[in-house]
Amino acid sequence: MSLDKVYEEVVDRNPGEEEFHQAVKEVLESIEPAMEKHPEFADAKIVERLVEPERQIIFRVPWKDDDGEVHVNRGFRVQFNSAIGPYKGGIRFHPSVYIGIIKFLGFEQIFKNSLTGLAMGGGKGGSDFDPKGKSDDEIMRFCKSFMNELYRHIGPDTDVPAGDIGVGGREIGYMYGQYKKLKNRFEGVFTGKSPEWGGSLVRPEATGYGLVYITQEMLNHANEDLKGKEVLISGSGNVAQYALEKCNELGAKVVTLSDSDGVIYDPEGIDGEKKDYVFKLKQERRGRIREYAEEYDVEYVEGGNPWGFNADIALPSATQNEIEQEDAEKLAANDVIALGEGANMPSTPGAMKVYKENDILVAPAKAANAGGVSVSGLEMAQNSQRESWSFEKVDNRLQEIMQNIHETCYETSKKYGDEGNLMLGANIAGFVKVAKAMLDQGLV
Ligand code: NDP
Ligand code: 2IT
Repeated sequence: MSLDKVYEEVVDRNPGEEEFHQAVKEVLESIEPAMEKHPEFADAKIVERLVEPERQIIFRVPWKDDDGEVHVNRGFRVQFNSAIGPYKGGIRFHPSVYIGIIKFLGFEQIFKNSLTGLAMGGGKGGSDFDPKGKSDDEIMRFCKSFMNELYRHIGPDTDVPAGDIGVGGREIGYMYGQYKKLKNRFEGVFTGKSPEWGGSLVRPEATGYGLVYITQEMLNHANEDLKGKEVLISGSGNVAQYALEKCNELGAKVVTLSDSDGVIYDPEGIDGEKKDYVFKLKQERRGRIREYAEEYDVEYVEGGNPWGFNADIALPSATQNEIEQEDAEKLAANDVIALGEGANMPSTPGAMKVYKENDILVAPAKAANAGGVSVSGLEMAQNSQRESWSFEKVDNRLQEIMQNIHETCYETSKKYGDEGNLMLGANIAGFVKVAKAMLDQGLV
């Protein structure tokens, strides 16, 4: 079957799952040259098999709010592909979650995890639960109810969840506690745990740091440097915060942060005490980014995003499709030279066309945000050995992994005739490894 035909079937068989269609299309459009080099993939219907998850679990999550009212949410875990390792991927709590979001994320995770060089398959989970405005007790009750079903489907050698939007250390603690209670086993079934009970140092920082490491690598390759550059960051959650911290450390100036309500613009740079304020605001008080503008008397645009502000580099770190074609046109008009995708699938196809036309350097999500899952892989290794590595050791491994990912993407793009197209390189390199593993393991 041609790749176009595979895509049509995916659309027909998965109606209404637009984000999943988009993620599949992007990969299928990249892998044509690899399919030509490996006719055995088509014979074994590797692509037709890849786009169908190995297993999808959808379940009821009932919980009680602080007033005693009962609510019912929907829980998901999509175990997409285990050809190169146990299913691995985060859990997202956000009201927009439905099966199409979880499948797009799980599909992307297969190739991202393959690129890390570690033995991890692809999976993703979540719920349409909205954690915003909930009390700590409500969050705990929800997480425990969610785990009352999920626990039977996961395990340290089967499927190892982690965080994503709306799921951080607090939620992982509650879910892990319930898993332990139900299974009576203290084991490495989650990553992103607290270091006191099996977590890895650098896991909270890993996605944001990794994003900046690979962006720096890409810039160096083009005889540029992050130092002295102005940076637009979107979001103000886990990825955005640690991307900000590492940009500051490497001498760049970050001028925006955002949340789903709006964007702040601080032309002096969000550093020093102002960075500490953001960390406290978001990690402890769970407040809105608007409060930064009130505290430091800078511009706040309600409902706005960072893409129209002047800068050299953009690091989208909030959510899917947050850069549309017209946003990308603004980036190009402001002479942005490089973009690193911290979020999963932050650019629409229209935006990607604009990057290409304007020769903007792009570190694609599957490569650029792989630092998080890479340190998750290192957390799994530490758990297996019952060891805890130092911050420096994990950070060094992370830097090494991000450099390797960049090199793999770059060399693959060269090999397949489009040197420097890191998206093509990421998709092909991620795909070929998984395809070969599937071939080796026969029809399963
Ligand atoms: P957080 O929940 O910590 O932060 C998410 C941030 O993005 C918040 O500022 C949130 O604003 C904003 N945001 C979320 N949804 C929307 C939306 N629909 N419109 C506008 N703003 C939105 O999540 P993370 O930082 O962990 O995740 C951010 C992105 O990075 C996601 O795409 C995730 O999949 C990806 N990622 C995360 C990894 C990780 O290790 N955590 C690893 C790899 C990728 P608000 O508070 O108003 O909702
Ligand atoms: O999208 C992602 O890679 C994550 N949310 C992290 C996954 C993980 O297992 O650490």
